[in-house]
Amino acid sequence: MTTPSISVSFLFIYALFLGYNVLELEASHHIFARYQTSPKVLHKALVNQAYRTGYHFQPPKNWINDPNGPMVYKGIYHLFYQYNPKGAVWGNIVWAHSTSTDLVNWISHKPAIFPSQQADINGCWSGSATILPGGKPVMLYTGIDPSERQVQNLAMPKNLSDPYLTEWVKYPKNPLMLATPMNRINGSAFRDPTTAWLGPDKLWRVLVGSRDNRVGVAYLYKSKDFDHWNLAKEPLHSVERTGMWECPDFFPVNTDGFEGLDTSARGKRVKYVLKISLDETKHDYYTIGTYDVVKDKYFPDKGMVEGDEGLRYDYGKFYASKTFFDDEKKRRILWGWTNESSSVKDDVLKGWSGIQAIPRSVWLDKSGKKLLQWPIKEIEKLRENQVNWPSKILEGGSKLEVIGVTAGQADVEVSFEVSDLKKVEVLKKKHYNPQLLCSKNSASVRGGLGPFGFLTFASNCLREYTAVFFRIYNHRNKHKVLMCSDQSRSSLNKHNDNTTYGAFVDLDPTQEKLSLRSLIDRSIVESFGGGGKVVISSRVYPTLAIDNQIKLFVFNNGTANVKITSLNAWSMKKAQIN
Ligand code: DQQ
Repeated sequence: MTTPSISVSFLFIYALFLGYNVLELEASHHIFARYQTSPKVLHKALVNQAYRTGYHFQPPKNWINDPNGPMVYKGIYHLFYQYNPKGAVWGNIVWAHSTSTDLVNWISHKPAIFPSQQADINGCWSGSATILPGGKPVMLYTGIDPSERQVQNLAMPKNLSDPYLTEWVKYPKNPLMLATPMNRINGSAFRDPTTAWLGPDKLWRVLVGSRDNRVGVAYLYKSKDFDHWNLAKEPLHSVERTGMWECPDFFPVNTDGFEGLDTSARGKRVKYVLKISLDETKHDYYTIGTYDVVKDKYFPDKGMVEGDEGLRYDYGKFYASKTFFDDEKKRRILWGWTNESSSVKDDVLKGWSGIQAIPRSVWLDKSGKKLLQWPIKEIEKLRENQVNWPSKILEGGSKLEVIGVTAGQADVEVSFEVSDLKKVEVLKKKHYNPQLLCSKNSASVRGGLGPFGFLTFASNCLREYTAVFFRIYNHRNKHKVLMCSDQSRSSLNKHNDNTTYGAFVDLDPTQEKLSLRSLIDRSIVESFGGGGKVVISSRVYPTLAIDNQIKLFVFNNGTANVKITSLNAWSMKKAQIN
């Protein structure tokens, strides 16, 4: 193995010779024609595997994207995902398949759904599982037909007594839904069927994402038998100027408590969530609202913002997500694809691209105005070598190293208390874009109360680090807490996307502690602020802070002191992720 700095410059020079060959299709992903197979020479070339995750799901090699059809069947969790069997860029898409008994350790099976019919001969794109009454799972997914049209297909398990459901058969009458001149649907923007739900009239309903010019649309189809599907007169919902809606997800949430609900559940204490993956910005946003099952219309609650400025599951890298109801543990679980921030050339050289974020439990916050998210409990079984700090003051301008954990593969939680609120900086304008505020005021910019938080993936002399932190402001006589994940100093390799992410966390620092949990895993920092009110995932590729050279600090670059009320950190064992 060469030293990291040599390998990075070698990769870069080598990559210069490769060049791009990019085709744009209405497919939401670039097609890199030249990279559809991995040239043998690259397999043997320097491949820096320091960035492969220890406990975040990824296959041994190649490109992955959206999670598909997650579900639990006979006590076994199934994860399908978009996969290119031939290379580290998008293309040749099939449904890869892995199963698990704990959502942490996975075994892989052969691809479950791959092109085999006219209705999917050019690709098997995203879709969702529905568990029919009696417990039989079925999959609705998008196929690409011989004319490159996007159509909706059905597949079912061949043998229900096999809990791994390794064989899938396609419905011979596919496609079941397609764009026609009659329905005026755009056949190159018609994809990603949701989990179906059953209405009081005993009809199944499903959504398919689309656009009509730039109006984002969730078309509604109804069926009495899962076989014949009729397009409803009106879409369930649409929003102007949002562009193509990919991977819609529509599900009920309890108004009181953590418990998840089956997708067909109804009742007085039930609200609905509509999540859309915005193709134009590659962000997943959601609204909370009500669903009129008679009119078959969804109404976001007053004050909900639609489109890119709306609430997001994750303010970093997280896309094409999908939830499912875990009826074994009565919770709703969210899966999301975390793409690379490295260049395509580097992805090709390392031979893989894309991971799945740690599955998260999602439930409605007491306010009813947002969802809360938390990594599934099972992930905690990977924790070892706990480090626990008693409460201590973290002086302004200081940092403390968290010693005793494997800093590149860790789970760390800290809780801060602030008192010196006179020192907060003032925000004068009416509106602020939190992401821009974070980029302008990076971790190295001294503040009043903050920045304070973690320096993850820190190298010895701090030439590299990824800072995750809070900064408190006074905005129109109210305190505003900003959370940032700052990649400006993550890597000496300047070919990565080093966008800094940020969001405001809805909490009152005079009344509540500021908690931060980061799941650190070799090229990802997945951070949960305020107990899951804001989540930010960053992909980073340090060149100095790799393997056992990685350090972890708690820092405070404000002028005011803050109090650490508790800190717990663990090394994370390696999971069986493929
Ligand atoms: N990825 C799939 C599409 C979906 C997009 C193709 C979202 O079905 O719209 O790989 O990332």
